[in-house]
Amino acid sequence: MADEPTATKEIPAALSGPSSSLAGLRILVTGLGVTGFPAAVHLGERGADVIVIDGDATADVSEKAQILEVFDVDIRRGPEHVEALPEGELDLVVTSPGWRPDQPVLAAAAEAGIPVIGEVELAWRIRGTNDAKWLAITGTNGKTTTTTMLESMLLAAGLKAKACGNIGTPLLEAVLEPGLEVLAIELSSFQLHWQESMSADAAAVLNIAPDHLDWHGSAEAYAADKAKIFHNAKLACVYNSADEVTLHMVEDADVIEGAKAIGFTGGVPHPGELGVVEDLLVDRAFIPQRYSSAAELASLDDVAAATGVAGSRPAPHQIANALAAACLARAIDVPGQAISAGLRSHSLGAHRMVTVAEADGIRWVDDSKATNTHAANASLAAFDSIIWIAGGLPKGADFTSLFADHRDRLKALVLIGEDDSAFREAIAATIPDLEVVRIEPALAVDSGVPKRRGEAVAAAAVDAAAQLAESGDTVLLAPAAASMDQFLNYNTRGELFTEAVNTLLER
Ligand code: UMA
Repeated sequence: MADEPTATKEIPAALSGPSSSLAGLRILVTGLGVTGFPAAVHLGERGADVIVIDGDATADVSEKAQILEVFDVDIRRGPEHVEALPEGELDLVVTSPGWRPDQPVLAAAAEAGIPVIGEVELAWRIRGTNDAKWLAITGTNGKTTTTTMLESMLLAAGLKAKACGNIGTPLLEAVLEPGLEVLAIELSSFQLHWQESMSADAAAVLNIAPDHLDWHGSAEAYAADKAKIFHNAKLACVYNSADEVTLHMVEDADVIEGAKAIGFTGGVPHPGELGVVEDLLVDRAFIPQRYSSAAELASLDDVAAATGVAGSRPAPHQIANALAAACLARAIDVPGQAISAGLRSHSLGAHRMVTVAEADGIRWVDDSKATNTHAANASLAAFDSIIWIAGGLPKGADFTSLFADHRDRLKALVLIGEDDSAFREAIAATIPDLEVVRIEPALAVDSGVPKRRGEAVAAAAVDAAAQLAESGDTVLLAPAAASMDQFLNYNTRGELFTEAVNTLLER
């Protein structure tokens, strides 16, 4: 006889609201990073019996440990703690986004019928009396820029707003912050995977290209998790008119009655869309006379100012990001002047196509944020004669079309990352005679300071690029892969690259 399936427990009702006691609940938090720490503090403060596990025992967590000790949180670090569930009954698991669903602890929790939630579900449940509006953004690329543009527009409208989520400020902290009126929330597919209840005021999917296939298992599963952002949307579901998949996600979504489907386009908009007419961003979706006219929101000059290229035409993907942000802002009645003023006061974040130096006719560009092929594609398209620094954790991607599409602008490749096989296969199939300098993976040693793990890799890559580059070339760090095999994260990868360029130029 087959085993009876284990009954799944419910997410404890006491969790709802910010302050009811969680005494008597035993909760496992997986990960002591940006997500896990505030989750453990919050749950511990409310009296839950909290255990935090993390596979990494090397990071310095002394400050976090001191705080968690106040709430008797039990911290268990090291590989031996992430192989199986801790002994004893558990009521809930709160997981961090980097943990794959097939990680042994999470797989065991699913098997045992213990509910697993992530930061978004937790934040949604505990938000309680906080009535801040939720404007949520996902997509393969452009999430962070769109989120910060949206935040700028909201602030320009005089609203108390904050960018949070995958951008680095935990959503949990934002929902517990009193007085906020609107949250501009960047959500990754990992975060969306673990949420069911969120009902955003408005939500957007910017674009979809294969990414994180190792985590999700397939492109379909990745897209399905992204599509969850539209579930129960109240006012507007925003899609990219140039990316049909995002429209289908809206069509298939269960939304609150009355929620509108709003498209954004780099061309002249139809009714129901925001788009571009001559050099203006215009609204044909949120105005009553949308069938006969369009309302001016901002100019392409404003988008250029927002993306650090004042005086030239902004890149198409940046126009799309500005339009998507404007759709979400307009959904909650932000006026046109605030869209324009918000763009003017916006500046791009670090490690996004930043020219870090120009010397001897060679431009050095840090686009460490290009962690997948879709982003690297936009980056490569922006320059003509490129010494490309690429490689890292490939996440199951295929790099063939990147090499094929940019063969004429690629002069040489400096290949970083532990496993270069996917890159090698793509080169062999497309530009077998491309000059490739391989940076020895063994250089990425644990220096005892996790932030500096990839220091020698960055320095060697920059030295190799300097040997290859001539006047008129661009040395472009746009790795098309995640960083975590050799660096702490993409920020560190970009910082170490910039430092190495500065050191080289000082020599
Ligand atoms: N860990 C394990 N075992 C695992 C995975 C992780 O023990 O299998 C441990 C790590 O040692 C770490 C802890 O778990 O100490 C938490 O790691 P995490 O990777 O889940 O990351 P957090 O520090 O909680 O940061 C996460 C997001 N990280 C990822 O999704 C990988 C941050 O996005 C986000 O800013 C933060 O939550 C707040 O929401 C970063 C990111 O790279 C910027 N996101 C990806 C992207 O943008 O492409 C999705």
